[in-house]
Amino acid sequence: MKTTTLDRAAALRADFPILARKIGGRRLVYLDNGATSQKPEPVIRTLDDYYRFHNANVHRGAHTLSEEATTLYEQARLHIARFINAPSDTQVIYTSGTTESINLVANTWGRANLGPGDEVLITEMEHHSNIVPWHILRDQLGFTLRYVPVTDDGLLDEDALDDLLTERTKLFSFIHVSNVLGTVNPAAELTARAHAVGAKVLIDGAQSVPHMPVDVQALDADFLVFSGHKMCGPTGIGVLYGKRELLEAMPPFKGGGEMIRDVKMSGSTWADLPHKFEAGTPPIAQAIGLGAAVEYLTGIGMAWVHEHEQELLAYAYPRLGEIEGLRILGPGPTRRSGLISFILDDVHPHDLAAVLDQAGVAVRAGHHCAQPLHDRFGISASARASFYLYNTPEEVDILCAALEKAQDIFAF
Ligand code: 7TS
Repeated sequence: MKTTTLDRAAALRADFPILARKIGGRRLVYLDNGATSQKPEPVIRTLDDYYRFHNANVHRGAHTLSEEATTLYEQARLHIARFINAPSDTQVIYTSGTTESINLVANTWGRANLGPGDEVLITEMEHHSNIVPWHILRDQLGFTLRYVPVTDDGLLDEDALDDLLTERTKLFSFIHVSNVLGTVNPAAELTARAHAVGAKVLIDGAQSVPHMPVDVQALDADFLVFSGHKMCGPTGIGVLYGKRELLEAMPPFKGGGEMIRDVKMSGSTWADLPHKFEAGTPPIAQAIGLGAAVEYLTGIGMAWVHEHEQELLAYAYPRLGEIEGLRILGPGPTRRSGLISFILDDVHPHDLAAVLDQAGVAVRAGHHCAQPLHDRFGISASARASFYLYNTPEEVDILCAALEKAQDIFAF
């Protein structure tokens, strides 16, 4: 690996106070970034500052604190818009996360545009948050839900798309980077193919936006969704980006304060974007915290984050592959992002994760909210190591040593 990249990652670790923690007397090796990332000082400080000095409700009072809170809240939206190259910050809707963003699209755009005879296309590698909302809606509206198959190599079966994408397809909603296989799907190409049959496209960027440059205009995405907590930001905040004409045509998701223009006893009219979709007191501190996270990541450079994770992956992939009885799920290192799910012969992933925890190594075990994908591969669970900008090759070594030790423990 390039020493410049490594030196930088090692230096960045100092920004994350939790990385100094010991787990059972051992240094923490945090490899569960797919579930949530750790938070750097600038984000923690921003939250602390907000509550100490600026806390007030937004868009309401004429007093100083309310004006300050509103400015910070709206500045964060601008930073986020720039981060994904949105044409306007009014197309950045704050939600509680990826899950809520998808539910918002399903319940507003979906209810207005889907019915019997229509088809929604998703893939076999989706997170439950991009499956279950469509199950619920299909059962209510009577459209057909179809799935793009996944090949044995863990790639989308692009040949199957010719049959699956038709003039009946109203929406193609797909995961940009798989949270289990690590597969990076060719989002711009898939979007162009969907647009060619007149379908709209929703891209689940929960595992891409935190890890690589993502440009909504280059992708030509109709909707892009992601979560703040996986990209150095707080929990409880996420984003729905949408094309203006779609967001303007969509009815509101939730009704209440903030999202209205005018309320009479006879009915209500809606506020302009983005407020139409932000009913009630929003997650103010969390949005401001996400703005700080985006500034932090921008300062580092998303191209560097991506490069660093690719180098870690190139180091880890063959090393893990050398471990006897270990099977890596998904494609080879050139088509994936910095996460590796695996199964170890005869060892349940939960038992494995518990043994790794004793070595201070945090990985996730289970179906990672992707049960249909695990069914597709004939397994019920897997273990997953997922990297971020602060991980180092030494941590990969510690993971591998802990896996080898786990194998000894379970070899009876
Ligand atoms: N989509 C993908 C691709 C995800 O990885 C996740 C969370 C979600 C949607 C849902 O995000 P949320 O912030 O709304 O919960 N994935 C994981 C994971 O892989 N392990 O824990 C959470």
